[in-house]
Amino acid sequence: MKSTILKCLLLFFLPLTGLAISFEKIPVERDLNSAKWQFRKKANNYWLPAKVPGTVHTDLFANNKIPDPFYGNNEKQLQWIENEDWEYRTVFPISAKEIGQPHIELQFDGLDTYANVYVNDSLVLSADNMFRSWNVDVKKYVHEGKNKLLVVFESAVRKGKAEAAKLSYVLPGDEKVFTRKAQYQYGWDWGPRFVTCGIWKNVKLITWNELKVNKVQFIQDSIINETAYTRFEFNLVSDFDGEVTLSDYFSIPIPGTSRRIKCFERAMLKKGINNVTLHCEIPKAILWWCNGMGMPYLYQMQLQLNKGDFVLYKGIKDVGLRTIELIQDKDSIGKSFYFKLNGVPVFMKGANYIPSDNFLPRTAKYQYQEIVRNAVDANMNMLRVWGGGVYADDAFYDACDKNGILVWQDFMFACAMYPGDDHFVNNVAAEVIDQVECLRNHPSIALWCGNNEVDEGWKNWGWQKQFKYSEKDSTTIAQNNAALFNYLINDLVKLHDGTRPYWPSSPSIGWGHKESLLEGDSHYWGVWWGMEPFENYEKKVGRFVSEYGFQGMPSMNTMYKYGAFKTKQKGLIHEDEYVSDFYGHRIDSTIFKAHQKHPSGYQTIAEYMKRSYKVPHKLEDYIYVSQVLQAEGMRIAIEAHRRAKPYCMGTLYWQMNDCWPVTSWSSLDYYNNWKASFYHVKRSYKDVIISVEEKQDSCNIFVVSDLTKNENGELTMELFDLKGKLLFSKTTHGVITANSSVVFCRFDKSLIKNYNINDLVLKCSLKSTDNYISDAYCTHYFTSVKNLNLQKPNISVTFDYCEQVQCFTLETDVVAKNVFNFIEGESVNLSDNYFDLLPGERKNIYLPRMSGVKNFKKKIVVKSLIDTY
Ligand code: BMA
Repeated sequence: MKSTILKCLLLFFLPLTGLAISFEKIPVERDLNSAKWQFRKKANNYWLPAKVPGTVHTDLFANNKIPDPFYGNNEKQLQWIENEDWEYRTVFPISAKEIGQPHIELQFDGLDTYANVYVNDSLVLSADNMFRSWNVDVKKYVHEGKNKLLVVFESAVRKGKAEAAKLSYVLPGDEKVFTRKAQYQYGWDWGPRFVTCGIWKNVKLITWNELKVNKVQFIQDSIINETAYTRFEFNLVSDFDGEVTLSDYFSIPIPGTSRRIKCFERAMLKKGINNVTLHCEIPKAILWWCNGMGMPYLYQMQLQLNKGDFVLYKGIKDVGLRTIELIQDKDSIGKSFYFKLNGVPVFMKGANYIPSDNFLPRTAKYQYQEIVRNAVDANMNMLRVWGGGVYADDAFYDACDKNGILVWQDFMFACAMYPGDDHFVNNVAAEVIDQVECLRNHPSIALWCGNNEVDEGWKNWGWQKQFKYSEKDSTTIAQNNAALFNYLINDLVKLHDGTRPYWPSSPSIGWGHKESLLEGDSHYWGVWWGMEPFENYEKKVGRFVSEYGFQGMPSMNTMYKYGAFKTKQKGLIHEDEYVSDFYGHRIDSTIFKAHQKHPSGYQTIAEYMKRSYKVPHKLEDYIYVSQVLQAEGMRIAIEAHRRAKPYCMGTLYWQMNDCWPVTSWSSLDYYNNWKASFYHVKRSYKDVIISVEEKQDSCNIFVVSDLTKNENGELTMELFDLKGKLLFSKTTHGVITANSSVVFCRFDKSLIKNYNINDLVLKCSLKSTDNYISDAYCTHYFTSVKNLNLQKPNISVTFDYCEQVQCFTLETDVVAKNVFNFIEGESVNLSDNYFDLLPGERKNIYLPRMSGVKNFKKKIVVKSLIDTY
């Protein structure tokens, strides 16, 4: 009563004051995560406290019922969990006000996976897809006061196996392909098997009256004379027939000030589902650019929907103005494959991102932001969200939007063949719609891709023979998958987004076929899987290389954390019998093996190491060299890809990160320690690089530029012996040509005729004489690293350069190869590492800001490759 009088008074007086007033009637969302949750193994007679969002594994661990799943060999003894059913329950209150609302909904943003949900003992929902969100009206099941909520998870493994048994043939991928659940949970060649379950995203109670907005899609129609013509498409459900107004407020920055703009429109609603549009013109449009190309500018749009004086919806959307195209033009070699951002061809530099953890709810927002910050630090402009994991967290995409990291977005299917029954297909369709509608407003998303290596697997991995398919079954399987990836998902993406390209399967052609280098995207695994030499990276360059990689071991610290050592002493390795001795004395062999998921991973590392490096005897040296080896492989590949621009227009190495502590292809380990490869990637992804291509009589000195403007530059080649004596020097002036790769000058190999190549290094440095860019730099050796006559360096560490920041400076008397610095007992990523240092150079190394490291000056350790001999 009181509030009605107040409202009348305000409505009467406020127009006189010129101020507008409105009242809110927007849906109220109440989070049920923090309600007291409990869980139990189904039919157990006791309940334990649980965390929501969470997983059953992390809940069991938190209750001391199981040991840390990532520690030692615990994975093995925890496999029983996947075969059980698990129950979660809570009690939540409903107030008198809430019960009076016409709509009371329960919303699960994610249930992993087969879940029956009961409200006050009534079944309200049966969920069967981890990648969908679930919303049910529970009005008729709830009452004022305390209400019971129970979620029963059925074993996904059992369910999957039951589905598999219904088919007369076996699908590659076993039981996991029947379940719409993160496929890596079933184990991968870098990940453990933990087929978990749980309420893995938020749970909410939503009450509303009159109107609820389901989705808002932002569409950029065109940009003409700097004005962007855009619209917001609202999908909403209304309880009334009548008029509403839609509005959007945003600012446009004008130097020195900022102008507020309002877009406004009326719409007539009918009871039920409505689609309404708000058009919006943005003058002086500022475009969104990816890292390296410009600012990733975002407009903050304040949306509102009113019915008279009542606000029925309020929302803030960050939107970016940009166009993205995938260009596949026929050319003399095959077909191009590159992205145009705002009409400009962009060479994509990035990596494949896998889920940050096996137990996803424990990855915090800041960790997603950190991954993206790392990508920016390493000069990347694209990440691929790989299809065997999950559609990433909102925090990940938000960070990509803000930092200009484009996303190659796979749908979650990988390395297997999927069923084609109606239930499965309809479930996938609902998932695709959910995900596309959720992600389409992110300017960072550049491409939708149907799956990872489904096509490649079917055509090249011998499944037909392995599973002894009849012709009929083989046809059915192929048709089912074509229907899914070539038609269903393609059509749904067009319908629910329509602004981005769709690519059915990555790669489009398997690496065993020469056509894979002529068109489409390629996964080149001749190195590693094919045991081909690193040099083949230079010969096998695809049009867009979306996968290639090499393993490197994680740091000693990480190995300590997962319990690799029997004692805290250092291990020993002997070159020829590295396996047994590696495992034998101090490393626990079973644990060490358990944290390497590739069947012959350690052997493959050892084989490649033998080819190029002297194999060290001490474990910590072995780890360091394994990382340097990985880094060198990635450097060779990336430089070859970039030199081949514009033939090749993208390079995404495998893999950015880890989901647990393991030896894998990752460049950042589970604890976010940068491996040597990440430092090399960062150097190789700089806007401008120098890259040496050795030929018979000369070396081509390439300058590759991703800049959008030409610059004048001077490139100096200096030949040194490894003691540091300068033998030859030449400077060439020329143009650093924008967005291209050119041979800037040549180094004549007759100059090294009179020397022993094992004693030589060629240093190339480039300076922009226009001063726009930072300098580019590279070193080149004329033989395998193991042949080099490296000299023992005296590396000095001084501190006079730095004042405000923690930093130190290195100098050397002779050529120091792969200088590795670390702060004893600390896990900090230094600004640079594993680089070559030549006499006359001063290298400043920074600790991360606010590293929290005390007395760092006393704890710096510096070594280089010769220290492992
Ligand atoms: C790629 C990926 C993954 C795998 C990796 C390393 O092709 O798609 O399936 O983990 O190879 O083997």
